Amino acid sequence: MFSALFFLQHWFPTSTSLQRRKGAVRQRVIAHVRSGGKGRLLNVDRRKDLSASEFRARYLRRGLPVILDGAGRDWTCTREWSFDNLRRRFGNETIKLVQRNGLALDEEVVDASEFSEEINFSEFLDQVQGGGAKYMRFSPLLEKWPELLNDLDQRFLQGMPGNSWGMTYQFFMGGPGTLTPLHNAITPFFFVNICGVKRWQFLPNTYLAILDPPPEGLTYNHSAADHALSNLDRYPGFDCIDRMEAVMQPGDILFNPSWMWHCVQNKSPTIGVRCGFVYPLGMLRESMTLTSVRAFAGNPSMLKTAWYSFVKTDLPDRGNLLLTPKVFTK
Ligand SMILES: O=C(O)CCC(=O)C(=O)O
Repeated sequence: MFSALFFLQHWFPTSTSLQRRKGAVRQRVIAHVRSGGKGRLLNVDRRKDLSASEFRARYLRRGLPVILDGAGRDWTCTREWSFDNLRRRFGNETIKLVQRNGLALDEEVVDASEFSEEINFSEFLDQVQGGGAKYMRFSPLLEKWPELLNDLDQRFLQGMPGNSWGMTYQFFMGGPGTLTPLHNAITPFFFVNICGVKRWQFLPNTYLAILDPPPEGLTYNHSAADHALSNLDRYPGFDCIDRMEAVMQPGDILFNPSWMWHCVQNKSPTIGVRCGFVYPLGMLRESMTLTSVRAFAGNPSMLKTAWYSFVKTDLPDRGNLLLTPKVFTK
């Protein structure tokens, strides 16, 4: 019921009756979850040398996260990318940091829904290593420096799920203490942890009512519920749901399924790459509601994205529009 009302809110955003009904259903869910007592903190499976067939059967099809223990330890990126190495190669270039509402801290986004800033790469590296607060998240840096892509084992990344459909690569780099708040998205992904230590927390989408994301129809959903349980007054019941946790070391690769909520904290200066892919079965099975929102009511919807990607391709400024992440065809 909560999911259905959440879906409808995308069509009728100003309806106070929908808002009231959703609030009432949420209270019932909270009471039910609380009656089960405190939630547990469980460890995400950590598997060494997991075969592609076992990965698909146990984790991909069942929508469970897993750490592929040290699976990327021998990759060129893990052996060669260090802050000094990247400074030597790209230090003089200018990069762009983009902070999106809900995926960054409030103070990073200021008062717009998105805030971007250009900065010299060397200067950015200095502040990451010095413990500064600027965090590069979801960056298309590998489009700017495509030679870096060769340092990831793309055959492995495509071989595990068994397809290379819509694979997108996004770059992350941040200092100790930087974090990405709780969010989820339609694409499952591998996260290759190249440098530093990262702590992740995960929650299945079953608890949408507890997390109570705003119905914005973005390509992701976000919630301000704090993994450290500091705002239980706004998110009652959050302490009563089972959460999963994982700490990633350099060379570890995480698999995160479609619509699995997660938040991340860097424990030291980190470099990582997110490799998103398409897995329609998981997108539907993990949340029919959220997938329907993305397809029909999103901002932009998948239908609109497909229209501008494949049909209406003659827009004058198309190259400057971020309609959809570029797909690497390598
Ligand atoms: O590493 C991070 O800070 C966030 C990664 C993440 O949330 C993602 O790739 O979806």
